[in-house]
Amino acid sequence: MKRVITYGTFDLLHYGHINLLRRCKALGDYLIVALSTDEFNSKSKNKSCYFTYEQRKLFLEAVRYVDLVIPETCWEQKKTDVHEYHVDTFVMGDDWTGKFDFLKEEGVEVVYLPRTPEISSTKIRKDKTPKNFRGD
Ligand code: C2G
Repeated sequence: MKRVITYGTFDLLHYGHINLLRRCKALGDYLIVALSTDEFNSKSKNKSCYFTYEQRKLFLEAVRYVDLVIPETCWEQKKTDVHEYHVDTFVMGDDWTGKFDFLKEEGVEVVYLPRTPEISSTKIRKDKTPKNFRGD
């Protein structure tokens, strides 16, 4: 069983996230998502989320590609996570290209996938109404 892991905040879950998760799962058989906690987001990522950790976890657990959601509480946990969860492949969007290559030394395949253009949680927050808003 090939085990894949990815990390992120996944606030205001959108199709860019789903595209990423789908491609992560296509690289193996079991996908673990390390979800940034509210504290990690505010203290270390300078992000304030619309949804709480528990709400963001609920969303991810409903995604067919996701097998397990674990908390991401610090930048440094990746090195131990890959051993603790017997990870074969680590995946991130290509906005992180090169940042986690050190995990190769842990015997993990490191993959950076192209981000989905034109969508982000920040954009959703800024847009007043979605493109195809019908008023429903
Ligand atoms: N993503 C994507 N396309 C988008 C938006 C996001 O492919 N349009 C990907 C990102 O590249 C990332 C994942 O979706 O791999 C989650 O994105 P964020 O929630 O923004 O996560 P981030 O803030 O990058 O946190 O330790 C790593 C960090 O926790 C990553």
